[in-house]
Amino acid sequence: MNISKPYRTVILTGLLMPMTLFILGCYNGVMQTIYRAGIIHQSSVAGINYYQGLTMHGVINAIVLTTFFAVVFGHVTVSYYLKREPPKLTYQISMLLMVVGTLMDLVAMLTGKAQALYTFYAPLKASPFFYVGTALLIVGSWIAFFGWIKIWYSWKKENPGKRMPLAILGTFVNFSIWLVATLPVAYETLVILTPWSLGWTDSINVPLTRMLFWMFGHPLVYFWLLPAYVAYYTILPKVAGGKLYSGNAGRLAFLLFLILSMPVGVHHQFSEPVFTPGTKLWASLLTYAVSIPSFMTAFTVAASLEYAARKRGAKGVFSWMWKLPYFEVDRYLFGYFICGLILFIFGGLSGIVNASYTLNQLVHNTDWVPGHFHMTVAGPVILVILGMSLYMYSTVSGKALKFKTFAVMVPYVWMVGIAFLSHGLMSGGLMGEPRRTNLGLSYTNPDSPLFNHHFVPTTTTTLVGGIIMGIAAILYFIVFFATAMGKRVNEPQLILPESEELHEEKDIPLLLTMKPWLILMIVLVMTTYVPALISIFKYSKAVPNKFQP
Ligand code: HAS
Ligand code: CU
Repeated sequence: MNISKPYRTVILTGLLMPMTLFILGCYNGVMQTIYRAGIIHQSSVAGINYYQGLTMHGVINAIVLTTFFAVVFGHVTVSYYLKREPPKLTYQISMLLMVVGTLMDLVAMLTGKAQALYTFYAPLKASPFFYVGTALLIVGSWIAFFGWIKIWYSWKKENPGKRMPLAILGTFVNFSIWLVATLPVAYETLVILTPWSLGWTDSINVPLTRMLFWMFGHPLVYFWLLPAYVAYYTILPKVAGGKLYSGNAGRLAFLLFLILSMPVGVHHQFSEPVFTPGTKLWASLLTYAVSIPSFMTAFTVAASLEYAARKRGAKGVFSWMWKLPYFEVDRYLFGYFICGLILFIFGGLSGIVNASYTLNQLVHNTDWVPGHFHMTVAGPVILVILGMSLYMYSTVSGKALKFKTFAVMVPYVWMVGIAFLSHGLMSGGLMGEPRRTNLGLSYTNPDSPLFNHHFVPTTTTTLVGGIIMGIAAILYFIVFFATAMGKRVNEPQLILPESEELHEEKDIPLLLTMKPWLILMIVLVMTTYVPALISIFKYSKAVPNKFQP
């Protein structure tokens, strides 16, 4: 499909800007592994201190890059399937707010005024600039969604009786979750944290800010994941040379995410003294439930891959796995997708360990947790972002992909890096290695309670992983920026690989509407958060806090 110039500019800006910042995000990630392995025994390098760097790493990689990608991939997906562009005003204002918000965050972080980490709940305090910037980034992403809703209704009018394409359902489910999930964090940042940071209020209810953050913070992880799932269901089967095994399974998976993503945030707070054991147990059970759509995805995607491999001539129960286009330059996206999936097997299983109310006591606040989330958010999420950013940049700009061999190598190198990194983090975590701690400082003081010689092999393994990931990132940046700086050789196009479905799906009315699921979502949210809020007001209150960054 042809694309107008303003729309093209917005899409390319939405890819270029966060990818440029991602350089800083990756640098600070590698620095983490260097500090923690004791290679550096100081609290700052190049004017960026440990917590400032860790905040940049989390905010840029997990909030800025992911949100921009969800919006840009949403633009391309929605426009491709509905064959029209959203209203110009919506996509332009959306991108403007996102860019301005991100720049505000960046200034706050670079000047050391935001060292509150990507979770930014009290008692850590950041500059109001940071809170307002984050709020603008979020509001910008909402406006993009409003534009898609508008063109969805016009498409529906012209196509009565046609079902919503699976990719649109996935995108709309994701942004509906996002819209609901960002309300508590908007309240937290704008009504509680900003006035507190400006000095207008001098006391703060810490457990309340933590609860509001996690009410957003858990659905946030699915907001990262669902664009990758949209790609796994609707793009990967085609790239692999096959078809999607079951579209209805995909629909059900997305709708289950709609009801179950929101009410489980308390699983980040199993150690929070304020909540009752009943609330925690309920959150634990619902968390197991939200794993089901991912298990379904594992089976549907694996069946689609098996079908593709058999079409390519594979025989045998397991040997079909070798018949997939792992290293084909023209299908470079495949490597990004499959490496993400392989990592996610382990990322998902470690999540299920976390979800256990009892096992969580062993792993909470240790390096096990970053071990888990580097196999999820830095696994399928970032790899799909990297692959699809190359694809979208080159097609929408009309420029040819450069350094194709590097483009094929990147996901495999990255996957090996994560394997080392997460193994080091998780094995250290099981021995009590604390997360978010500059362990390097303890090396100069072996009497430090943080020093433990068992951490030497684990932090070294993590370092090896960090360096391998750093190499993958450099290779990627070479490909991305060389492509972006190249000459236009094709007509700019808005296009996606589109998978057919293997079976003619029967229409199941419940899978064709979001409304009953939205109601169920609200009911489930109340079952967790009404008791949680009652506990907050019963057992905690606002207290003075003088902590300054
Ligand atoms: Fe998590 C903490 C539980 C999924 C991200 N998680 C975090 C944090 C982050 C994060 C960032 O219950 C740390 C927050 C912080 O800073 O404190 N998580 C889960 C559970 C799941 C889960 C049960 N997490 C994710 C995803 C994330 C993410 C997805 C990002 C995108 N997580 C927790 C809990 C905590 C937590 C506790 C709190 C810990 C604490 O104490 O602080 C589930 O959704 C996972 C389900 C996934 C699966 C895997 C399915 C496998 C697939 C691959 C199939 C492979 C194929 C390839 C087909 C069941 C789909 C075949 C191969 C061939 C070769 C053919
Ligand atoms: Cu969670």
